[in-house]
Amino acid sequence: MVVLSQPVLDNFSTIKTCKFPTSSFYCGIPVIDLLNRDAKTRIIKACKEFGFFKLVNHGVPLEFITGLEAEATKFFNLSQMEKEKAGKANPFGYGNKRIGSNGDVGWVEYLLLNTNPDDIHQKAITIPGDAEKFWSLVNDYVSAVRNLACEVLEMIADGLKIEPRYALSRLVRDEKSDTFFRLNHYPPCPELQVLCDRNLIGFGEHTDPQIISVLRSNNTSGLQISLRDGTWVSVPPDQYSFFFNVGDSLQVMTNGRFSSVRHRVVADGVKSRVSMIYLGGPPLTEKISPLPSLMEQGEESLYKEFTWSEYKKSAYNTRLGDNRLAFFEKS
Ligand code: GA4
Repeated sequence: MVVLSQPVLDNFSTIKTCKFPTSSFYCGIPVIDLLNRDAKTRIIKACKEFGFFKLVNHGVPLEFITGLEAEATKFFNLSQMEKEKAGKANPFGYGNKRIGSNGDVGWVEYLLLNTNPDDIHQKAITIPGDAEKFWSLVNDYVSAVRNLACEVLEMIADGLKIEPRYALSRLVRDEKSDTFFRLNHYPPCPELQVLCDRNLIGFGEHTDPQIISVLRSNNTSGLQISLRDGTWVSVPPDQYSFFFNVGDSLQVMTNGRFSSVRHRVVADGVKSRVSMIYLGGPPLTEKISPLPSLMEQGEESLYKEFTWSEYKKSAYNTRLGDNRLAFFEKS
């Protein structure tokens, strides 16, 4: 970690990277058109090769997206005191710079929410201003993205010849599904101008523990993914599309045919980045193991048996960048 002379940036990590990501955007990100008849095959290929893809022609109404982005921006523009009224992100609420509870920090503030509106912790969150409007936009957005995630999970099941077709989608559709929703704001960091060839970490590298994550951001860059050879590449932002990440649980359920993607976000010196992430997880009691219909004769699971609740508990005791699945791999 490099500690900078600017006191404001003390304790934050930087990475050596290109200061002008637009000139180094990676053009190999798989783009899947949901309306294309080869979409299913392409999704499988992208999940195997990258654990990541961009989805276009997704059918989620633009007004759901722009409406929620406007509300999120309104929230993040409030004074620090007002934002803190939402309550600490423990487990759900507002967080600033601290990520998780094991000492990770990033140049980010966020609202971490549960997608179940009846969750008691969720009910304790107070959104200043027009809270009813805020929650109604969150619910519309989350329902639309959940449907999209289920459609993609069913295409994955089909493509991998998993039976029944809803073996994966039922987990995020279940009313007890442990699915999170996260609104992130990466404020511009003017102090960055003085760091000639370094970038500030907004959200450190990690894989998502869940099954599948669906990310949408405004037009500010920052998201980077690690390719299979370990090279980090910058993802060109696209406010009209969704980016799908394979999570650790899907890696296990496919017995390693897919692997979860390591990703991170770097802060910008001038522009603010707002992202919304749907983190589709199974019910707490669900067993996470390779799906029987996918296994070839004689194929053994690469992982020990565990439930989502056990994995989650273990994950929440790790640091962001740790390889959380390593504890569950058979030796
Ligand atoms: C990464 C994916 C999701 O954003 C998240 C994160 C969670 C948190 O921010 O509280 C974790 C992180 C994430 C994995 C390891 C633990 C837990 C921070 C952290 C250090 C909400 C999630 O489910 O796992």
